[in-house]
Amino acid sequence: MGLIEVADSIKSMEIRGAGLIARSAAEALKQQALDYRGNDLDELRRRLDDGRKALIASRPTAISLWNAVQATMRGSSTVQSAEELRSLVAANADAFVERSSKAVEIIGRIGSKRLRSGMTILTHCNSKAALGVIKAAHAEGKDIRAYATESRPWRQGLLTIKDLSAAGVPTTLIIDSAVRWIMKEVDVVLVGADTICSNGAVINKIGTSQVALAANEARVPFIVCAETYKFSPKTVYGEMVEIEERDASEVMDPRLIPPKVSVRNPVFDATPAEYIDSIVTEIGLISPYAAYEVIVKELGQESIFDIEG
Ligand code: RI2
Repeated sequence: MGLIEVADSIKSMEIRGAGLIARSAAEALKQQALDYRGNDLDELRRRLDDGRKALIASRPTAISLWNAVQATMRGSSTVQSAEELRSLVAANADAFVERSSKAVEIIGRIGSKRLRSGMTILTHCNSKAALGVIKAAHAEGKDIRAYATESRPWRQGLLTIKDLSAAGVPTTLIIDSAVRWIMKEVDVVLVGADTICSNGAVINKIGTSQVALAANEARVPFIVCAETYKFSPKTVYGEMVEIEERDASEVMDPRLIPPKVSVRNPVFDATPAEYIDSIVTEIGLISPYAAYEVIVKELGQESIFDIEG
């Protein structure tokens, strides 16, 4: 798949999940670099810059995508030849993909310590990081079960139940509006993240903040599972996270929309830090209020002041 096809597949959500789109973007930039066989450094720079912009524009909310592109291009402004740039981009992309995959495993190991036999977990949408925790606890022999929300309109919950079923975790599917009713049977909520802001707010699939409210009311801990590249340097710089609104046709057939009626399809929402018990990352379990430190330590001071694009 060429870079533009990868960007299109991210846009159309054939490639989805904040972690997967990040890894796919890094690999697409690597391929773009390797596919250019010439020696013209400026030409290769131009191609990579166009590619970088196309990938970043493919989905606006998940900072994982932007962080992946930044990590893949890191150091590229100082290289002296096309060959050097090719090798740098390829090595950066490989390092990002490896680190990202390992992070999901480590999050599984850390997060599973918060789960005990007899617990019921509720998860929303389809997060590899959150499901990794549930599957790790199950693999350790803990007797746990899960509720998975349907997650309209894309119904990623159907992917979640398949994944948990394959792992052997007893799982029940519920519709999104059943969350508050079911919460009295839930011991802990585990969700993923698309972006974590410097003030500890978590941007995740639409409906996440309602799940957090219901959990808070029922005194059920709400835990976010996220790799450190889901933290946003841009928010330190004061930028607001753009919440993607997708086509209304994902919600209902446009031909059936009655006159005077419009349909909106925002796909993410923000859960403030006060509703979040903790965030499980590959560098440990942290308070949402430690988000700023994670950004500075893991993504570097320079990532905060190098935010063009
Ligand atoms: P992992 C997804 O976004 C969901 O919001 C999910 O919670 C989040 O990415 C994190 O997923 P979408 O691509 O990276 O379905 O943990 O819009 O897999």
